Amino acid sequence: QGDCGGRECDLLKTEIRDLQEQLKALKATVGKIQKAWIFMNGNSAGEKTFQANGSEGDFETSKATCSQAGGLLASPRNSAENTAIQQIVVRHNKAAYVGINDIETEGSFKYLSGEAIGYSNWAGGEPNNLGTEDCVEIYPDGRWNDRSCNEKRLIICEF
Ligand code: 291
Ligand code: CA
Repeated sequence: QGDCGGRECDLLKTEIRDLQEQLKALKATVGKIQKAWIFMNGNSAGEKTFQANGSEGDFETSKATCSQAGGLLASPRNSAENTAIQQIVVRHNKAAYVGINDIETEGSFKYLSGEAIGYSNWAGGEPNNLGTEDCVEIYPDGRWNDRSCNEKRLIICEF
């Protein structure tokens, strides 16, 4: 099925082989840059890479900053991702907001996508909604606290 022949076909085959080689080289280069970048100032878990540039902001600023950078406010969906984010918090010695909140419905914590969270790492006694706490910060010990969305926190994005 679909056998092709002739000079035109040979040219196409050569062209495809050439593109395949270029793609392989490109993947290797991107892989190296990713590793170097993570080594410098980031962290990774699975397919995600997490980065902080030292800037700080409240929840809305943190969200907007990551979105403007083409990323997403770090949103830990499992313990490996949580640990990767925690290590950046430790490095900067500054808690960070994660992309989780219960702004819409008190007590119903969701990702920025609106999906209900499927993983949590609350500190003892949290979430307690003290006053009104609809955002979530991650401490240097990796545990979470629901917190006012108006504090200044380290901005960590995922890409
Ligand atoms: C701070 C805020 C709250 C947090 C609370 C607990 C207090 O409020 O960070 O979001 O839930 O601390 O850590 O826990 C104990 N054991 O005191 C304190 C307000 C008075
Ligand atoms: Ca709290």
